[in-house]
Amino acid sequence: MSTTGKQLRVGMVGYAFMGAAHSQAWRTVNRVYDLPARARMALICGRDSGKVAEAADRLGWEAYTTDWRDLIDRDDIDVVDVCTPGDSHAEIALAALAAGKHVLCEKPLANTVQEAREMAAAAATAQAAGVRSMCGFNYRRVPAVTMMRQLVADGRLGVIRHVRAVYLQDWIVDPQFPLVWRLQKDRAGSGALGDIGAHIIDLTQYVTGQRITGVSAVTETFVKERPLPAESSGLAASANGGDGQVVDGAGPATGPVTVDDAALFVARLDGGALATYEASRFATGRKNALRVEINGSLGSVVFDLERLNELEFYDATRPTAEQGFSRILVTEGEHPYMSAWWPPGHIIGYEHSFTHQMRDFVEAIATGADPAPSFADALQVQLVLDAVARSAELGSSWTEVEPALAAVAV
Ligand code: SOE
Repeated sequence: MSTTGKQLRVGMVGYAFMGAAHSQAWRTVNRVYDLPARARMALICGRDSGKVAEAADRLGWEAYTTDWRDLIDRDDIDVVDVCTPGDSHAEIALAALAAGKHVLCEKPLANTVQEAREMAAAAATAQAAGVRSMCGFNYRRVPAVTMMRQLVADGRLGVIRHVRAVYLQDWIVDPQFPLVWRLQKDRAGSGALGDIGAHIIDLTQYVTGQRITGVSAVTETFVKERPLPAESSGLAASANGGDGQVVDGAGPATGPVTVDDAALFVARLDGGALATYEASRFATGRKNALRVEINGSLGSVVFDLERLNELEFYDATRPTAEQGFSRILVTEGEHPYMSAWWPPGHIIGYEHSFTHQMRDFVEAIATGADPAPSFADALQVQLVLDAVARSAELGSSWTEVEPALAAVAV
């Protein structure tokens, strides 16, 4: 399909890590794929005019604004890309959908189930008017992950018995790391659970085609107080009980961490599989370590984000003498998404998953298809997040281990 000359004028809200990743994808997608409509980086929005002006120039946006409502009110914007902290996802996405804009919203969809329900309902209403919406679970669009799903769908693993997923980081192991927005419940909704746990919840449901029906969880906040970031002296009031000024001699202002540092849970999936999930920001040495293993009656498959161009595949139907995990290099033209890039063996990276995301979103809008994951899919993830948080809070399935009467060597 050649580009028809039709264009989609994109307005993006936010310019931090995800804003940069999305910008790279918007800059690239037209050059890599022959799309039915051309994505135009029309407008970027951020609260600080100096910083957003610099971001517009650095990231390649035609113009900038400091008011997201201005972006949504403009009739020369077709798509709104929400790359802000979770506490503004609902307000921005709901306004954009009501204004007839297609919406791509970063994960997790919202900070609460209530917000997610409102967003999913608004997306369904807007869909009837031809407005498309999608949630940015980008790891679905790593070619190896899409191939993992295909192996399961083709029955190559047989009946799925186990799902084993971890997402491990260590960027806040230092207790002096400041109290950034990701560590504040009112901004982020939750901690490791919603930020990285949401990814492995979505990814495992996508790959297996099964949904999580029940969980039993524990969460922990290892470091409960952290230094306030330099620019948020306003928090000093609550931290120091003062009038907004840090009290002399009170030492560095600190504030409470109000989210989980780690979340671990077991789950049942509706196809009968048993699953374990671990999301932690205290896995010292693990920088962005997402790994999923699926065990079935006919085989197993393993995806490791640190080796995202590969899959490990165990085919239990092979002759016993030939059994073993094989390493599939997912770079052939026939592999998902790979025909657009380089010859076999020339690997791609983390950022390419965002380009694939934008390609699928633009094609869905241009062809009138419904992109996935939808806001309804993302609501289901939000419901799992909420169930994990409630299970951890209730501790209902927790059974204490009776201490041994006599000291024993362990
Ligand atoms: C957390 O640090 C984070 O940026 C997540 O928010 C992203 O979704 C993930 O892709 C990388 O890590």
